[in-house]
Amino acid sequence: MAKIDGSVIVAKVLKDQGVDCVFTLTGGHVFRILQECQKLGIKVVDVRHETAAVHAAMAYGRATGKMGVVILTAGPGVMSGYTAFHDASLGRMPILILGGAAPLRLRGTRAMQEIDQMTPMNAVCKFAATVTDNKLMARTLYNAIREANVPPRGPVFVEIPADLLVDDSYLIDEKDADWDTYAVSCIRCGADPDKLVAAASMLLETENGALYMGEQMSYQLRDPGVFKELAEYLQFPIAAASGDLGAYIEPEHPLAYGSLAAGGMAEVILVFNATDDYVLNLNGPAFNSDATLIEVNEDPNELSFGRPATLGIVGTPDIVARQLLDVIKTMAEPRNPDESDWVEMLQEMTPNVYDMATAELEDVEDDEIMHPMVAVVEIAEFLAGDGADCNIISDGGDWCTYVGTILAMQMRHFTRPNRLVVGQNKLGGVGWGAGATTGLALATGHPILFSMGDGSLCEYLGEFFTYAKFGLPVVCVIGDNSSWNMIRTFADAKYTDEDNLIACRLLAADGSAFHYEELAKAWGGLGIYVEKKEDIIPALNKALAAAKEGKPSIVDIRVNDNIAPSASVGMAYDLYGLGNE
Ligand SMILES: Cc1ncc(C[n+]2csc(CCOP(=O)(O)OP(=O)(O)O)c2C)c(N)n1
Ligand SMILES: [Mg+2]
Repeated sequence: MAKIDGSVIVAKVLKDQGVDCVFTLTGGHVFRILQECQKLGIKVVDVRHETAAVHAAMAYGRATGKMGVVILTAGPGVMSGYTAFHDASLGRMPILILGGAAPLRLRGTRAMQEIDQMTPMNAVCKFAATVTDNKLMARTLYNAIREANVPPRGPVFVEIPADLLVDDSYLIDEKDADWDTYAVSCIRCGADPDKLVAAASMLLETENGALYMGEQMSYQLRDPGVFKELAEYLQFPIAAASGDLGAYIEPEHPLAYGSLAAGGMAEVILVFNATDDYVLNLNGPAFNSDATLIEVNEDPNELSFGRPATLGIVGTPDIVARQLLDVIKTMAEPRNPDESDWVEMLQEMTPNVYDMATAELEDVEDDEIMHPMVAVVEIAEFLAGDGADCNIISDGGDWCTYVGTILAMQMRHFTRPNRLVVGQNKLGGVGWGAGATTGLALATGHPILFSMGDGSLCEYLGEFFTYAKFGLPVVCVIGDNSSWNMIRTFADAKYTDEDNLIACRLLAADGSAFHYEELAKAWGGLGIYVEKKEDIIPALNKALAAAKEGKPSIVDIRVNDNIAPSASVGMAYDLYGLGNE
């Protein structure tokens, strides 16, 4: 009988659970796991910072609908990922964190990288366990995987002391590894029939309704077409989180095109698998406060969390949508698309919404340092044309709010899910996009337009070397205002007589600007500096061509720092309790 170590068991369980990619920054405590993963054909992606590994696993998981896996070495390795574990927790993302740990035989001796990992990990993970015997390795992993995948989904931690992986005295017979699958990898259930009838009645009471698809939709989704069927039957537009619209409906469909303003005016809103928080904000202007609110969620704790739901239904969204449609069909005929004043009105409004968002551009002088919105409108044009194949990760401060606002208006170009990912970072930390870019590029195979503020770029600059190592097609576009500008925007909103640029300026000691595009030389990529509007699209095209040859590129666009985007000012008002602008 073959003797095996713990790493063989880990790799086999991962393979059994359909894991095809793990994210890591290696270390002496964990490299054995990577070796065994590779032998089983699991792709090992090594990044330059542990936080980026977690963000990569989150993006990979969200885009593929799978659990993400990270393997981090003991002590500093696990702790360097800690910020991102909270991101995964707030975002309800299933992430299995495998952490190295000091050998059992040295516990309590101040061994290398020996720290208490369990106390901090218990604070953020749904499940945290130390394996002390290779006979329990498989079972513990399956238990962790079950916990990660059961709603509310979230990060789980399994700590593996090094001796289980590398010390011959811990080898076990293969037959003793307890291979039985304990994991429940899929939990799908339908709704209470009485609630379905009640919901159907509410939905049929008005023609002015809207459907909203939350960020938790991609996990365990088997029947994505049902939402469009439901929307068409009721003639209610569909809106989706973070550019996922293309997963449910073609963006040129009348019920997608008109969805942007629907929630704010609808009389009934049906929300699927949404996690209410400051990002979604069911109490905000995007959701009419007088509307009948029907929430469908796999997690009962989410119902009425931030806003009382008129009706809450527990169940798997696509199953519940199918049940609901069946009930509605027994109660009413399908609505006629040619007779819906509601959809017609929403469609007419859509171009106005874009005009309203870009209204400030009318007063912009050509000779000034470029207004950030001018640059973002050019980028949006690129993404609708030559850059149509790109997915987009949007990070940074003020620059990110401009990119988010303008691209939200361009939703009709979002022909597939994951086109624009802004919402993955629930914790609100800048720099998350660097790791997410790796995960999204690997999961989708599409080039990534990675949009960044100049400040945030530097937080995880090392990840460009990950892109270059794996030949990932990444175009990084920087809105370069030489400043951590959003914080200055926040300060300006209240403290008019103070030095609001303190600790915000990002210039060299002699006052000169940094040229981030020069960095691309280090990995053989293309770097382009842009000051004029007409140079943006040509630069992006060149950078995209280089990126597609595996040379990640940087386009550094100089933009004006003296402009405060209204979305950032609104956030400042919220933070300082200043009420509505
Ligand atoms: C990890 C982390 N550190 C600090 C912050 C505070 N913060 C929010 S926005 C921002 C400025 C971002 O600057 P930049 O990326 O250059 O974008 P800009 O606002 O200048 O457009 C900072 C520092 C944060 N959100 N996350
Ligand atoms: Mg900046």
